[in-house]
Amino acid sequence: SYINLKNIELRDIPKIIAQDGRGNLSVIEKDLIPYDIKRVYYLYDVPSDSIRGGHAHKELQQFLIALSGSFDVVLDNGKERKTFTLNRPNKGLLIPCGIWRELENFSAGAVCLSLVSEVYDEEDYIRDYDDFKLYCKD
Ligand code: T46
Repeated sequence: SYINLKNIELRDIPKIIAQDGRGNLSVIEKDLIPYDIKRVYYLYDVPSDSIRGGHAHKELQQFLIALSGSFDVVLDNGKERKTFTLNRPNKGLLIPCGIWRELENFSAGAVCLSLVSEVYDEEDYIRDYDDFKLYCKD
């Protein structure tokens, strides 16, 4: 069955603005993310013409944040696509399992932080789009 992309939205990450002008602090506590974080990785020094992702996950969920700079995340449920621009460190995108994702249009200096529900396991990846389409139909 197809995951409804309408239910996927950018989420606010609480921001604490120092009243004395020392800058901002954002904090992610356990209630913001519906799983225990088992892994953290980050993408950086990504050329602007690169496309990252290009796969789906069977079980893995993740929360993406543009810690610096900006990039686009294209989500695909096997039937339709929706693009999110991540360009603020206090916004995050929760990607459920069973969604194809592509990350593109990285700005200079962009850093994509990923908070992940699973340890790395290549078996969890669907890297072929036709396989993904079949997987969605099941
Ligand atoms: C995702 C997007 C946003 C590891 O050894 N450990 C890891 O934790 C990860 C994430 C990757 N790798 C290896 C596997 C590949 O040989 O690093 C190489 C690059 O990985 P990949 O081509 O999957 O990178 P991206 O940026 O296309 O995808 C990654 C994540 O794999 C994926 O889950 O959603 O970032």
